Amino acid sequence: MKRVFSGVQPTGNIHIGNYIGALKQFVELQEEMDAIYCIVDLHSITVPQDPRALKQHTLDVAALYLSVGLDPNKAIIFVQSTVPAHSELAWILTCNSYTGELSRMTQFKDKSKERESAPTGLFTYPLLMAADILLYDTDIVPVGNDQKQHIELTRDLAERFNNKYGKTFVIPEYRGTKVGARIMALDEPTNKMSKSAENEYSRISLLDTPEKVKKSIMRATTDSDGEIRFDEKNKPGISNLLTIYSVFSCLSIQELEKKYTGCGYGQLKKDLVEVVNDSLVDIQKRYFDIRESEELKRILKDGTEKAQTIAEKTMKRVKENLGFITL
Ligand code: AQP
Repeated sequence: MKRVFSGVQPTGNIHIGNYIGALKQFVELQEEMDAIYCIVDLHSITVPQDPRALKQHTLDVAALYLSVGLDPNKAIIFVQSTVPAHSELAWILTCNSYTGELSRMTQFKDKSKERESAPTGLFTYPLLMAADILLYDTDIVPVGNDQKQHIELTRDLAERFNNKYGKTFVIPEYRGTKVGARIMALDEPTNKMSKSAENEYSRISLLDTPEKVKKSIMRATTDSDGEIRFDEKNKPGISNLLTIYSVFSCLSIQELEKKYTGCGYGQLKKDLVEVVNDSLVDIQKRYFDIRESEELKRILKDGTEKAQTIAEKTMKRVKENLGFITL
């Protein structure tokens, strides 16, 4: 059976971009693969986090994993920092990487450009991500399109290591969703939807109230052309709304274009509010049942034990091949 691995940072409430680009695939893939899903708290500290909020967000993301349909009987669910091998392997990969290849990562360029001085963790973050993936002999990594370059780097690092030290790592593959691999911000549809964007109406979080969803969609930036048609280059706002609508309604974009021929943007937005709110109701109900339960911590503890067992095996192989002694 193939193995799937991925993760989400506990940096705030998960938005529909994270859901469509990543989590929805996590749920589908747990049915056909050996699945491991992580809450990547070590990644979140690449930028400063409030310790109390970090703890809350970690449990929030874990509860949302279960609420969207991840099943602890089918997938290992755990928190990254509870398995120390992630940091250990990241250092080993750091020593087998080059600053040149890390400086080419577009996410680093984007995230560091507004800062006077970029944190080192932001620069080396793709190496930790590579460690996460390689530690579990991962075949498939379902992530949003913004992470594709990091998967390519992971493949390069794994191949380089295997060539130098002998076969150690499985070479993983990126898996993107066909519709919605990059959901855009509602206020600025040329930027990706993000948890950390200042304008809260730029995103729809899975825990948003129906009123907040309505405001976010009704305020979404469109264009003055008046025609409902998918054209990402010339009509990024409408194309983004059609993508979101398609995912939540299971209607194809072509079906939606047909349905809304001759209609105004107001009608499209009004219907989309309803479709999104209907989908969020069930997720939110499950979330509030799970979030404060003891069951949640038990699932994470169990996940840590299972992940640790797999990670230890890989680290044994890595250390042996590198020439580290065991006593
Ligand atoms: N807008 C998006 N469209 C599709 N997929 C997306 N992902 C993120 N944004 C979009 C995918 O969601 C998964 C989890 O992302 P993450 O939490 O690890 O970090 P991120 O990519 O940095 O997400 P954000 O929301 O933009 O957070 P901040 O603002 O904290 O940086 C990944 O698979 C990602 O590709």
